[in-house]
Amino acid sequence: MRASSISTEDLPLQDEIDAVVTTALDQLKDVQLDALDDWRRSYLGRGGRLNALLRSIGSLPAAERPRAGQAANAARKKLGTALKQREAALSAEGEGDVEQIDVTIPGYRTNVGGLHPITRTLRDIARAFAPLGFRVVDTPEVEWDEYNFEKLNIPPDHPARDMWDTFFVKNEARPGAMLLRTHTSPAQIRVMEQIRPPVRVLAMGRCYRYEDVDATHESIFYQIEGLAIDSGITMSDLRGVLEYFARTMFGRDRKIRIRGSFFPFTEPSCEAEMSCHVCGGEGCRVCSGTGWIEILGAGMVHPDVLRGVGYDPDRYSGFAFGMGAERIAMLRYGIDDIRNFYRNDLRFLRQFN
Ligand code: FA5
Repeated sequence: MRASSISTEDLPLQDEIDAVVTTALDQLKDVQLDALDDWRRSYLGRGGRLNALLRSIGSLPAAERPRAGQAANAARKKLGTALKQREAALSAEGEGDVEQIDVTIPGYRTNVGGLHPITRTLRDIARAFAPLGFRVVDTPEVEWDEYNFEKLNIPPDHPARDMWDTFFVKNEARPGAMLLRTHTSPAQIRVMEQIRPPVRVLAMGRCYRYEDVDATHESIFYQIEGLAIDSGITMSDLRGVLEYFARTMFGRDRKIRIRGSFFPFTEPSCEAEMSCHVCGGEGCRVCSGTGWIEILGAGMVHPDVLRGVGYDPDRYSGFAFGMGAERIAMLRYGIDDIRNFYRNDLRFLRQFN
C-alpha cells in the first residue's frame, strides 16, 4: 500500500511520479552538502522533473486532474522533507568533523637556532673569570700596526713579526699601517691607555693570520686576552689564575703544564699546555705526537710596555695571557679538527645545542 492517502487506483501519471520519487530518494542518499542544491533544482526546481509532470497534468481528462495534482504535490512534499533531513544530517556530520582533531598527530617542527660552540665557549670562559673580578671589554679587530706590534715591543723588522704575518687593509693616508689584528694583545695597550690600575679585563674576539691551516690552526680564529695590573702582582698569581681556570673549565683530572717561552711584550714569558684529549698524552696527529696541546701564551707585562702607556713599572706589575678559543673548545668537546667549527655543517653544529 502506498504511503499517500490519495487513492491511486488507475491514477494516470502515478507510475511516473513514483519513479521520480524513487530515483530522487535513491540519489539523495549519496548527495553531499555542496551538491544538495543541484539535486533540489533537478527534482523540485522550476524546470525540475516533478514540475515537468505537473505540467503534463493539463493534458489529462478534467476529472482526473485534481487527484493527479494532489499526488504530485504529495511527492513534492516528500522530497522536500527528505532534502531537509539530508541537509541536517550532513551539517551535523560536518560539525562533528570540526571537533574531530587528532591530538596525537605530531605537530610541525619549528627550527630553533642555537649558539655556536665557540660562542658558548667564549661565554663560559667569561663566566669562569668573572668571580676573579675580570670584566669583558671589546677592542678593534682592524688595528694599527703600532697597537698590534710597536707598542707591544715589536718594532719593524723584529723577527717576531714573521710568526704573526697577517692581512693588511688599504689605507691611503697611512699605507701599510692598517691590518687585521693577529692577536688580542693590542687590547692590553688600548685598555691601559684608558684606565689606571687596578686593571682586570678580558678582551675576546677574532684574530687573523697568514696561516698554514691544519687540524689545530685556522687563519681566522678567536682569542681571549686576560690582563691584570696592580701593585705587587707576581708570576705566582698568574700561575694560580691559570690553574684555577683549567680546573673550572676542565675539571680536576685534566693536566696542565707551564713552560718557559718568549713574547716581546712579556718578561718572563710562558706557554700553558693541556694534556691531549684525543690520545690522553700518548701522542697523535692532533697534538703533533707530543701528548700536549698549547692553549695559551702568557707572561708578566714587560716594563717597557708599562712605561709606554704611562704606568710606573716600579709601582705596578701584572700579567697577561692570550688563549685560543677553538683550542679550548676542542679540548672541552673532544674535537679533533679545528676546521669543523667553520664548515657550517649543521650535523656537527647541532650536537652542541
Ligand atoms: C699570542 O698570540 C700572544 N698574543 C699571546 C700572549 C698574550 C702572550 C699575552 C703573552 C701575553 P700565540 O701566537 O702563541 O700568542 O697564540 C696564543 C694562542 O692562540 C695559542 O696558544 C693558540 O691557543 C691560539 N692560536 C694561535 N694561532 C692559532 C691559529 N692559527 N688557530 C687557532 N688558534 C691559534
